[in-house]
Amino acid sequence: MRYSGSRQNNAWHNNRLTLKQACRSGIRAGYSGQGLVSAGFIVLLALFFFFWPVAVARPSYRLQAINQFNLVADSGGVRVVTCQYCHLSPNGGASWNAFGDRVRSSFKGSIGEALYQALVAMEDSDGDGYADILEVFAGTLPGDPNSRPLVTAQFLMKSLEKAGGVDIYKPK
Ligand SMILES: [Ca+2]
Repeated sequence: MRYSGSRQNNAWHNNRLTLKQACRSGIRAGYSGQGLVSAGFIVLLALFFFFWPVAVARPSYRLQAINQFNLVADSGGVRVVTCQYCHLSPNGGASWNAFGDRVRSSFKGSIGEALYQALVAMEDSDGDGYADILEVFAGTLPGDPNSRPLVTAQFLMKSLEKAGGVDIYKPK
């Protein structure tokens, strides 16, 4: 009995050891998992700060255009006016569409003034038959020939003049 009792004790002891070892290896696994999470977080943080100037600096231009052109602001996480209003890429940056190039060539330090001067020029940047200012007034894209108003340019011009003309797009 003693012997078998001792064997039982040994078995219990062995089981305990196994349990302890399992716990230790689990703890070790937990630590290495945490290490990976921390490393991943640091990499993400580094990437954020690396791309921050691209991701954050220019949206102020987009928001200025939305405000100044009386466009519809973002709603429900959907960008109603994307960077492609002026840029070719949905993420902004170089390069620009025809209207974006016009705004750039009008830029002398103030984005608000550059947007205004681009409209004062009364040019049709994308060549779709509608001056940029009429497209801004109608809510279509002045840099995309596939986006154009459904009414005539003459009708839009009369409506714009009634609304106050080009002055309604002065920098705010
Ligand atoms: Ca257009």
